[in-house]
Amino acid sequence: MENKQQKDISEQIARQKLKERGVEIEDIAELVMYLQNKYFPDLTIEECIESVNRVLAKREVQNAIVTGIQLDELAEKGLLDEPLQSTIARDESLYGIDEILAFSIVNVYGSIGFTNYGYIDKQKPGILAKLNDHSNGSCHTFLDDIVGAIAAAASSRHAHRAAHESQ
Ligand SMILES: [Ca+2]
Repeated sequence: MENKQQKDISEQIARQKLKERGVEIEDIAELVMYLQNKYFPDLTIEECIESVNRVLAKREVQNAIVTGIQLDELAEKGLLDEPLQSTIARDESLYGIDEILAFSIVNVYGSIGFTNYGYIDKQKPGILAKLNDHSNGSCHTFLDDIVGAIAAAASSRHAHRAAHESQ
């Protein structure tokens, strides 16, 4: 069984990687706010941050983060074999594995996460617009889906809890 220390290291690395790639917890919390405040007008950014932190504590989420970011970084450096190198570097829309990887995050609070994920993936608010701007040479083929998925999962967590409290 893995001990608490190993668990903490895995979470620390995942958080560090997000930060290195230009994504702050507050950026993801703002996406949660975007998804949820029409249903919960009193929702605070602190509550959104708390939900994001809970999602980041999950091992399957940490695994998706470090795997996706690693592939983005290797593509940025031109270190992948073809045809994967061009596919990921160009963020080809038919590739689809970036989305499949993100589904492992969306799943952690059940299926309502999928609706949130689909919606935010289309709208691309806030940090997602920045990650999708390919003008500066960086590759975020996996990261944009990961960030959207964390926000979708955090939103689902919040919605589940709110539904519970109102019963
Ligand atoms: Ca993508």
